[in-house]
Amino acid sequence: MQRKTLTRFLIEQQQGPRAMPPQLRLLIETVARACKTISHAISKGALGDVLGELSRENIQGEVQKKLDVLANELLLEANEWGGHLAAMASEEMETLHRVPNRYPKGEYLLLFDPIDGSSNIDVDISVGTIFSVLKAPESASGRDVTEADFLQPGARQIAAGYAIYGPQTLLVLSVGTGVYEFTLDREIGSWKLTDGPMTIPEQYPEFAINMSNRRQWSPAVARYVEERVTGAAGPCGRDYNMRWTGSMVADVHRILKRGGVFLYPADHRQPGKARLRLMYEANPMAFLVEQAGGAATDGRVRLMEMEPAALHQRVGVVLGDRGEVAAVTEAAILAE
Ligand code: AHM
Ligand code: MG
Repeated sequence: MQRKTLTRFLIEQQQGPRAMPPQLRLLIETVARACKTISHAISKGALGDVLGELSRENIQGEVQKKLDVLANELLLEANEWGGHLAAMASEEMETLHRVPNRYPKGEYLLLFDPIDGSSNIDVDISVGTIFSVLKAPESASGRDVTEADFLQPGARQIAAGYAIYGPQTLLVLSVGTGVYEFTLDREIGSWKLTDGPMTIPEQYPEFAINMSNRRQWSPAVARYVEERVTGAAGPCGRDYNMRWTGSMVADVHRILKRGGVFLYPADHRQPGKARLRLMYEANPMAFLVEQAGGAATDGRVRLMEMEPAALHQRVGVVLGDRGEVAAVTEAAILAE
């Protein structure tokens, strides 16, 4: 069976009614190429000397893994010289990385989490790369972009996606015209369209939450989970299953494929009172989930409407099946 390549898909998007600009195609192809290299490095594991920690911390105070740093560098290098970007920002860098003056500049801003689910790298569980694309504001034309130019609500994302390095390496992408999945064909090194437009199946009884944080939950989240754990005998009237991989990419991918809900609610032990980061984790996933017919909130408010105050801002996350996300919001309203 002849499958469409990522390049052909993107060229069709350029010609489609939304007329995707060629620079955006270049950007996405460049990110996809970098993800291919990251996938290759990850698959070598101990043979490639890429596992383990470095003796330094990132801006979030987390010990960096070798692969966090390698993937960050690969994404920076791949995207610097193509002329499509003004600047980049990442989980692994304190502030923005402007395109150096020796290279042409474009109008896009790229944000990424180079390796999401870092704690899983050394134990061979799926990890991924998450990315989000914004446009530099018009007011930035003729001057260097600043960190403030990145602080746009998620609703202004032009594109978002993730690569998942699992049993298969996949790229899941939206340029605002639905969500599409591409599988890396390793023999010929190309991404082939394997699913899409993807829609989150509704009412699949499965939730994802780190149960060990129970004592941190709000009464609303506790009530929501309690009702699901009670199963068929409780108000939900059916039994629920639970999954938690420790890699948001893997949990979100499962939800896109078979439904359910993911919760990483506010957590007061974490800096910023939450675990996940708004700009390069929560917002790109919210964009994909909404494009697939789901919903994404912080437990109350739509994530993509939040006005970010800082590049590394953290936020509670509830996303997936619209009905389940609404049930968390309802529980929050009742708990007030
Ligand atoms: P990371 O980007 O540093 O890997 O952190 C984000 C990850 C998410 O992928 C995942 O949902 C969460 O952290 C897991 O947290 P926990 O270790 O509390 O289960
Ligand atoms: Mg992450």
